[in-house]
Amino acid sequence: MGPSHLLPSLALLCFSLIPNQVCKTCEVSEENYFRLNPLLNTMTDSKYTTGSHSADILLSLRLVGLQNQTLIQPLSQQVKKEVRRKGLNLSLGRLALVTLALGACQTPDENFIHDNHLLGHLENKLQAEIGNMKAHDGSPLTNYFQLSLGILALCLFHGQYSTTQVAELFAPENKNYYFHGNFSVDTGAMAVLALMCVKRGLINGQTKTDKKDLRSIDEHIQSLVEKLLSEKKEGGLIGNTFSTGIAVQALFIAPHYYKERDWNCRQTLDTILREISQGAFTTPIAAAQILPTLVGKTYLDVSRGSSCASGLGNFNISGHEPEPTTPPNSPSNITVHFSVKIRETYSTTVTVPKGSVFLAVMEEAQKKNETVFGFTVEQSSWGPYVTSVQGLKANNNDRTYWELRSGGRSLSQGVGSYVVHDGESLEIRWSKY
Ligand code: B12
Repeated sequence: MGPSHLLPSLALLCFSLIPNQVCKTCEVSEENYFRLNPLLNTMTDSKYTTGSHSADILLSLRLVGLQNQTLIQPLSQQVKKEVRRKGLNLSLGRLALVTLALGACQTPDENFIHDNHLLGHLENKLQAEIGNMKAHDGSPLTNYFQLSLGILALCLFHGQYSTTQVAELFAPENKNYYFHGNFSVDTGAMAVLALMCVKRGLINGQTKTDKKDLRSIDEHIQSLVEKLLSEKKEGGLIGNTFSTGIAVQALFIAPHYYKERDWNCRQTLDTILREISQGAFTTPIAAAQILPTLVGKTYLDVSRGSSCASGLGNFNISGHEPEPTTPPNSPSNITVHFSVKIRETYSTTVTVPKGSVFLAVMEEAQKKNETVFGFTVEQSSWGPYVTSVQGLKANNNDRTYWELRSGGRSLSQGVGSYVVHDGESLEIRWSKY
C-alpha cells in the first residue's frame, strides 16, 4: 500500500486510539510553521503588549511552546501589573484568563496565582454571576463564555466549584448560549472545554463523583458538540472565522462525541491557513485565539507542563511590516450613509478617507450632530466596544447592546476593525440579544 492509501487509515487509527489528543494530520507541519508568521507578528507587535489583552497573548504563546523570553517576560509583567491595578474590578473572564496565562506551563509565575488568592477571587466572582442570574431572569453579570472560562480556570488549578451547579447551569437549552435565538459557537465551544475538564475531574476522582452530575455533564457535552457541528460551513469554518479556533479546540478535546466522518478537520485547517494569508487575523486577540488550535493545543493543555515543551519552541518569528490596507497614493475620500436606529431612525451621509473603519464614520457623524450621533466606547481586548449612543447604555441584565450592521446584515467585526466601502449603508441599532 502506498503512503497515500495509508493516510486515511492512519487518521482513523489516531482518531480512535488517542482520545483527547490531536491527530497529527490536523496540525500545521513544522515545514509550514512560516505560515503562522502573520499571527505571531500581530501578537508580538510591541504596541499591543501593553493592552488589556496581554493575558490572552501570553496564554496563547505559552500554550504553543514559544520559548522566547524577551517576548514572554514583558507580557508576564504586564499581566501582573493589570491584576495589581484593577484587582477585584477584573471581570470573571478576565481574571480566569490571567490565571490561565500565569499558570500555563508550570513556570514560577504560578506562585502569583496563590500569593494573590486568585482562585478564591474566581470562586467569589462565579458566585456573583450566579447571584445575578437569580436576580435578573437568568442573565449573568457578564456572559456564558466568561462563566466557562471561570470554571475552566478553577477546574485546571484545583479551585472550588460545585459540579451539581455546573450540571444545572450548562444545560444546552439555557438562553445564555444563544444570541438573537442563534447558537453562539464561541460560547458553546468554551462551555465544552470547561465541561470536559469537569468531567475528567469527576472520572479521575479529583472531585467527589455524583453519578447524576456526571451523566448530565456528559449529555450536555454531547448536545453541545452536535450543535457545534451543525454550525459547520461549506469551506469548513465552524460558525465564522473568529469562532472556528475555539470550536476546533472543543472538537479536539471531545473526539468520542462525534464520528470521524462528521468533521473534515483538514479542510477546516486549510481554510484557516488561507484566511491567515489573506490577513483575516489582524487583531492580536483574534490571532491569539486561533494560534493554539493550529499546533494542536487546547486550553486544557495549560496545566500539563510537558505539553508546553512541544510546539513552536525556538521558532524564529520573521518580523516584517504588515501590508498597509490603503496604498499611500490611493484616491482619497469615500462617502457612506450612516444611521442610528432606536425606535426611530436617524440618518446622515459622511465623507471619510478611503480605508477608514466604522469608528471613523461614527466620529464624523458625531462632529455633525452631537445630540443624535454622540456615542461612547470602552476599550476591550477586541478593540473599541460601543457602549452607548444618544446616552442610551447597553445593559447585560436586559440583554441590550448596540449592534453593528451594514446593508441589512449584522457585521462580524467591531467599529475599530471593520473597513467601510464607498456608498455603503451602515447602521448601529439598539438591539436585544
Ligand atoms: C459575549 C459576546 C458578546 C456580547 C457582549 C455583552 C455581554 N453580555 O458580555 C454581545 C452579544 C452584546 C456582543 C456584541 C458584539 N459582538 Co461579540 N462576542 C461575545 C463573545 C462570545 C465573548 C466575549 C467575552 O466575554 N470574552 C472574554 C472576556 C474576558 O474578554 P473581554 O475582552 O473582557 O470581553 C468583552 C469584549 O469582548 C466585549 N465584546 C464582545 N463582543 C465584542 C465585539 C467587538 C468587536 C468588541 C470590540 C468588543 C466585544 O464584551 C465582552 C464583555 O464585556 C465573543 C467570542 C470570542 N471569541 O471572544 C464575541 C465576539 C468578540 N463578538 C464579536 C462581534 C462581531 C460582536 C459585534 C460587533 C456584533 C455586531 N454585529 O454588532 C457586537 C459588538 C458591537 C459593539 N457594540 O461594539 C466577534 C468579534 C470578531 C472580530 N473580529 O472583531 C466575536 C469574536 C464573535 C465572533 N466569533 O464573531 N458580543
